[in-house]
Amino acid sequence: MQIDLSNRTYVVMGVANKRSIAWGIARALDQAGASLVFTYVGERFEKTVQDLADTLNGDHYVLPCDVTSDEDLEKAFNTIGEKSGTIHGIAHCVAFANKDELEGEYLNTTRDGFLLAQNISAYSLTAAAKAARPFLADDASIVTLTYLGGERYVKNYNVMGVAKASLDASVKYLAHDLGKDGVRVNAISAGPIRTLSAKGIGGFNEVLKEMEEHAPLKRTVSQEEVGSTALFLMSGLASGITGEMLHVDGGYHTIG
Ligand code: N5H
Repeated sequence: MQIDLSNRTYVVMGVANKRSIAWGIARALDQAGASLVFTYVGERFEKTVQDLADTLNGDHYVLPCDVTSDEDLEKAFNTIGEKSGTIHGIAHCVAFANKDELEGEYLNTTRDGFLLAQNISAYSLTAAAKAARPFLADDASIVTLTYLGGERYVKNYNVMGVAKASLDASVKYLAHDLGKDGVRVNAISAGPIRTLSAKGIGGFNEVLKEMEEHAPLKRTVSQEEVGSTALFLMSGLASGITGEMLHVDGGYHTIG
């Protein structure tokens, strides 16, 4: 069955470059005929995101949005509401933690570092859903990205693991609140993928190697595989799924 998202608008938050998982999701949605809106933070990413978006087939535009600002979120979603009318889905692909807190002992996490990771990586989903709510279609689908380190200890993931645990719980509470509007909220737990976010992070290569050796599929997963899963969750094929965490990790989470 072909997924057709023509005449539907999806907001993709968090493309940083062509390796971003968000970009894999955007390409999958574009191929299904969707209209796309990209949000980015920081002038540094504006041109990259605009240039990438311009390679797509379908309608698209790009907007700045700092997820730590309610005012910015409201402004961005009001603009999207005005320009596009209804929003049929949001791909929330945003996370941040101080690099020096992604190694060593979790115990050394600072209060500021903890709150920063929670603010950008977890609360931003709730804040975005709140700002988007007036414009969400009655079958809209929100998808966020999580990681195994929120479910169990993963070396070096530290403060980000605790933020993902908070994000995972947010998915369930938001699924409940928005479910009465017909809106679904789900998370994709992706296996490790070499993105800009992962760049320069200690131990990343070992995590990739561990996947190749021990995941049931004996390999890592691609940006495209996460993209096609997001496309499924955004489509009517997933109309009965909400509050779910779908692992796209070659089965790695099943091993103990
Ligand atoms: C167990 C691991 C490896 C260790 C932990 C990695 C955590 C990565 C997530 C966060 C979001 C990375 C991060 O915030 C890096 C920043 O401090 C510095 N980088 C940047 O500012 C770049 C320029 C921008 C684009 O990045 C962001 N985030 O804004 C986990 C890995 C095996 C899997 C993984 C890499 C998971 C994940 O959550 O991304």
